[in-house]
Amino acid sequence: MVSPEYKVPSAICQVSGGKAVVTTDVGQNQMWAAQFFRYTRPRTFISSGGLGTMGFGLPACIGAQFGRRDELAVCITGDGGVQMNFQELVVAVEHRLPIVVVILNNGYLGMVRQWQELFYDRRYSGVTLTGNPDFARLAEAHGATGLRCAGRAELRETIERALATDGPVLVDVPHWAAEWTWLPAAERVLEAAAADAGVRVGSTVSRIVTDPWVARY
Ligand SMILES: Cc1ncc(C[n+]2csc(CCOP(=O)(O)OP(=O)(O)O)c2C)c(N)n1
Ligand SMILES: [Mg+2]
Repeated sequence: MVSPEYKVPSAICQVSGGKAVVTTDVGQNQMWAAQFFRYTRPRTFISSGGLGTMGFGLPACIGAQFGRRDELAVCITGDGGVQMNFQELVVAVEHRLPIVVVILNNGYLGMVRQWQELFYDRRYSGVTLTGNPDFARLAEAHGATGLRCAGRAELRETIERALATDGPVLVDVPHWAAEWTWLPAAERVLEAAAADAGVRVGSTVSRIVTDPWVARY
């Protein structure tokens, strides 16, 4: 079973023509953002590594946009991490910074849940985010544009809309559990992922997708 989240950074990469400064939060969103946006220029992937700090992505994106006013600045974040510094959106609104914040909204502290699944016999504890707000409406309440992607088929269109929007925009991408894909063989995984990511089979993306962690989750 392949989680569909990798499609989000892949879609952002395709729609932007690979020309964006990408910031991330910490967690699965960070892994997807690192692996499925094709970075071709130095200093365009800004992430909090090592003992990474949730809440980094949004303020980092604001900083990146201030530093490079002519570039597209995108924050790929999680439903946990974005809530740590959500109030910073006001700064982007005040300065009319055209940042794009994309939330991989999986309803979990996904990275921690993944560890509990793989290494702690699925004894889940403290990882559900059942109290999540409506992120798009929350963004609107701050004076930004809020969009919500309703399904996989609308992903590309929603990203296109977000990139065409003036001023700060936030895109809530809920986890599409019902649309997860079963793939019978590794080759099929490689083909599907490579086609989506716009890369050739055998490249880095293929190696990542065959990794047992990703393939299993
Ligand atoms: C401030 C802070 N608290 C806790 C952690 C530990 N931690 C790392 S990833 C993670 C879960 C992140 O969840 P979410 O933002 O929803 O991202 P997802 O993994 O679901 O994409 C946590 C709690 C951290 N890195 N930083
Ligand atoms: Mg999450």
